[in-house]
Amino acid sequence: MGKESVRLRKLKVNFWANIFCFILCCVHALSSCLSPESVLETAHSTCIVALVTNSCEIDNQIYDNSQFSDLKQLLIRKDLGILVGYIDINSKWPDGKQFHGEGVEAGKIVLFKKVPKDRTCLLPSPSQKSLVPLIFNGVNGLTTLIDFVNDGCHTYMSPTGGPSIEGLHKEEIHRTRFYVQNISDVQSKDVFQPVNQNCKVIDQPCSSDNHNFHVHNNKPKIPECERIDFPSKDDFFHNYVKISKPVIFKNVLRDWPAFTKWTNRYFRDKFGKNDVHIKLTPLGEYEGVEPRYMWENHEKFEIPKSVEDQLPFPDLVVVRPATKNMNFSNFMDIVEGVSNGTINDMSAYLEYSSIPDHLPELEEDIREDLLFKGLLKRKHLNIWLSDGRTLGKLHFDQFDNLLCQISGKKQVILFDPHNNHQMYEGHIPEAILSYDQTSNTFHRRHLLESTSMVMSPVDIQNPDYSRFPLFGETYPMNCTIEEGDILYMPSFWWHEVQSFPNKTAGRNLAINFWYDPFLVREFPCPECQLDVNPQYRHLL
Ligand SMILES: *[C@@H]1O[C@H](CO)[C@@H](O)[C@H](O)[C@H]1NC(C)=O
Ligand SMILES: *[C@@H]1O[C@H](CO)[C@@H](O)[C@H](O)[C@H]1NC(C)=O
Ligand SMILES: *[C@@H]1O[C@H](CO)[C@@H](O)[C@H](O)[C@H]1NC(C)=O
Ligand SMILES: *[C@@H]1O[C@H](CO)[C@@H](O)[C@H](O)[C@H]1NC(C)=O
Ligand SMILES: CC(=O)N[C@H]1CO[C@H](CO)[C@@H](O)[C@@H]1O
Repeated sequence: MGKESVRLRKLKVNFWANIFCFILCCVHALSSCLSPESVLETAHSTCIVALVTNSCEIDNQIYDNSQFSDLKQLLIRKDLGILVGYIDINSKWPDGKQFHGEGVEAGKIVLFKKVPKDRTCLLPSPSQKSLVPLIFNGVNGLTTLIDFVNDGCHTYMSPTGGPSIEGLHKEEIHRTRFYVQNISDVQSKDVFQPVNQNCKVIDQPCSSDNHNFHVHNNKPKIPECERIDFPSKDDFFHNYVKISKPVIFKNVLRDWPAFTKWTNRYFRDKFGKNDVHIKLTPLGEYEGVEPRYMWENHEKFEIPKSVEDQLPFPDLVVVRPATKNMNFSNFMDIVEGVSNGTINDMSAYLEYSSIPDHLPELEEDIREDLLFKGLLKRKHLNIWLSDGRTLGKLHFDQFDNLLCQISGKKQVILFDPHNNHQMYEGHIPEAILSYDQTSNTFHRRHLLESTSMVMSPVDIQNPDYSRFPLFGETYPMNCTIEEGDILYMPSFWWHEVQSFPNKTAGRNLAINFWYDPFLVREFPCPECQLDVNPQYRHLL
């Protein structure tokens, strides 16, 4: 879903090569005195805690305080990867700003947070010329200082040196995390078979029934995800959110006003005039990956060499659907026209469209108050409406998700977020379809100067095991939701979503909540592992 949410900045920003190479040691008298240059350099890999001194030339003991020495002992002993040192009150950043922060005097403790790698831009970015430190203003005593360091450096230490209670919980979370391979030995190579047709290439369905996997009859069954009655908030948090385990809550939406009120007629009457942003594709496939050579002018389209070198598959593109603004009534005409067979060869999707922004009146009909109130912070509430034959290709989202199925069903094939090199995670260049209304045709014209950071190049419906052999080793899971069900999908789980219509209603309708995730990681980065989101420390 929300594949657009992490679009790359335009590639054509000015090039700026980082030609400086800093020498880390310094000639100051004080052994662990940090220069601004060394701080800029090391902040990419570690968090830094420092005591501000009057001068690095004189004996540091003058400004040492016992709080800081105790911390220093602890950090050196524990080797948590935090750099401790001193900074000279007179030194300046290369951009001329004060090194120690505005209004700070000698004797103060400051902290420089680790600067995460910029994974959104593949062009060399201008190097940073200064950092803003956090300043410790706490009272005396090691405990408050440790809280300050834990907050700023995302560590979990106690004043005695061991892990804090939260740290112990966090370790337990890492130990007990859910893996599909712990419940199943069915691998992707056992169930996803290549189809030897070029059907996708010419926008033709692969068979009369292209909406099902080519899973052979005698193949093992993909394990299904757990289906339970709606749990308590505690149960949900401890047995699912904390260990990153998908689960379906059976039949919980029937009491929501949305479930009965939101008919096509109601949408037309209430929102007919409202403008909506619609995605269009020829076959109902959304965000698949295909060869770049299929696009017009691909020979002329140049990617800067420095960018191309970082693309794992420069010959592939993610196909974004064509877009069109129309009123809701026009959109319903297409949905109904496709369903009753009067419109062929196209699919229209109101995809992850924000309810608060575009259809705010609908919020009244949604019983969010019944859903684990106060646990996770809501980021987005979206509506998903189509004729019901859409396929959202393999990707992940950086949010915890509650997907609420109102009409029709969705088969969600999931892969856990642990071995992402097996999913070939990386930047994939984008291209966007164009739709010509007069001829009712789609064109592959626009290659884009941006990349997707959340798509897998693997087509699970027709896997190319010669190119993506590791995918065969993954363990799929099948979470299929019916009308009234909610799927909890934890952040960073890969998923491909095949929708099916409710045949009577001729549509598929869902809403979903995206929450700030409990578990986070950097991406694209196959080797980066999930960790507790610092924003949810209080839940540990
Ligand atoms: C929707 O737009 C079409 C023109 O594109 C117009 O004919 C129609 O009256 C509009 N419907 C509503 C309900 O505004
Ligand atoms: C199909 O649906 C469209 C849009 O609602 C409607 O205008 C048309 O009359 C329907 N046709 C049939 C054959 O049901
Ligand atoms: C997934 O589960 C649903 C519901 O049990 C089932 O109908 C469907 O065939 C399964 N899909 C696959 C690919 O195994
Ligand atoms: C399909 O939708 C209708 C309402 O339009 C509902 O009565 C029916 O139960 C739904 N069918 C299924 C299989 O859920
Ligand atoms: C409880 C358990 O068996 N956990 C295992 C699940 O699978 C992962 C990956 O193989 C192991 O690391 C866990 O120990």
